Amino acid sequence: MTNINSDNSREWAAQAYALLKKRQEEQKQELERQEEQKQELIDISNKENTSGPSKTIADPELGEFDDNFTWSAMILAAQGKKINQISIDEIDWLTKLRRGLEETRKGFVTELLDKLGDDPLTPESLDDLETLLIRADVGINSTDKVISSLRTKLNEEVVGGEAGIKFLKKELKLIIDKPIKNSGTDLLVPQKGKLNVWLLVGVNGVGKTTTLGKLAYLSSKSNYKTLIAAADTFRAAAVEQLKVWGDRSNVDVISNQSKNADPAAVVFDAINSAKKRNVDLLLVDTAGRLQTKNNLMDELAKIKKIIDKKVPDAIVESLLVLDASQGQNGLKQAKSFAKSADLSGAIITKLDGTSRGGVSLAVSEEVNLPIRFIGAGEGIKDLRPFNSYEFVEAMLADK
Ligand SMILES: Nc1nc2c(ncn2[C@@H]2O[C@H](COP(=O)(O)OP(=O)(O)OP(=O)(O)O)[C@@H](O)[C@H]2O)c(=O)[nH]1
Ligand SMILES: [Mg+2]
Repeated sequence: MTNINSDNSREWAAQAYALLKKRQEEQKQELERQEEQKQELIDISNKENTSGPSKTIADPELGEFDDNFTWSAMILAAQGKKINQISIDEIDWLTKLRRGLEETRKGFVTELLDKLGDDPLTPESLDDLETLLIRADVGINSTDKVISSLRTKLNEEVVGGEAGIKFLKKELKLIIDKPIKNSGTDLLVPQKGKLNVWLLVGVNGVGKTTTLGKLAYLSSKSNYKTLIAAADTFRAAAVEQLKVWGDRSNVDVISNQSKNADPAAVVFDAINSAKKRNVDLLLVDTAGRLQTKNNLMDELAKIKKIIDKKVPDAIVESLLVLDASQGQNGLKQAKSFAKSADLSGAIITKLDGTSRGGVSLAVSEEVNLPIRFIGAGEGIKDLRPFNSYEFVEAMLADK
């Protein structure tokens, strides 16, 4: 990783900002030019270009040159990005992530730094840190782990405030990375040449359908042949909601309009379609269910069974969607679903709200679930593959 000292960092960020501003201007001009040309063509022949979809998804605009920009640029630089490789999309995303974790951070780093000042860590400051970590929903196990590593370090050497935070970041990252490493897959992407089936499961209202819509967009934009199965047959409006997302991302939705259709039957139909069309990724939306309702949990098992039977060589991912703002409740959900739904990963949503992002650590440590994606907003682009470095930096950013 590139190390940029803080004197240079503002200068570097300013250069990146100027470059992006220039690029944005050029792109705007190019778009206007294309729009004019298109209009001319349509005027000449109104048969022209009516077949292709002309839907455009709004690109984010470059905001102010502020702390958010500088921080985001630094995070990209630290991961080896060069100035000319930075995009407005990435800056926009990191800004959202940092803002989203503000609440988690506020009662945490700020308080910690206030308490520590520039003084070396003491056993008392470790007690304070312990309380802060628990309050931030990091979970008891993760907190114990981090505090005991810090205690060991403290017994060996003097640890200043800043070094303490650095060490803390490293420990938190280790916790989040462990299930990801254990899974053998750093980044979850569909495997080419096979049918990949991703089931989105979770309790009511956590953001399953929205996340599925964003995934459909990400997947089709990355040139994976994508299909959606509307297996939430419980809520009347669920199919319509899904079709809107399908339209936005140009992905077909397989559904069964009849009342009380069997979700497993929808998945059955969708698999047939997926095979015919050589689909890479089938995204399955499921109804929200309380982890305590056994019959609904059995329904998930039935869906899994159908998939295993019809496409035994499919790569199936059962992804638990968790609403970050629900804090410890999310951990409870993860534990119960893991028991009965054979989960392979988690997706954390609503990190843009008054979120309590610490729960990601609890889920990693206590349920051993790799976090695969995070969502921070209701827009189609507001979902990214999970990046533990960015996450921990945003959670513990000190400005
Ligand atoms: N702010 C914010 N809102 C979100 C995010 N993801 C989803 N939402 C909102 O949360 C609400 C519920 O989202 P859905 O996707 O319908 O949730 P669901 O889990 O499919 O709900 P059920 O199907 O009823 O169980 C909607 O208003 C979404 O717009 C997010 O990352 N940020
Ligand atoms: Mg839904």
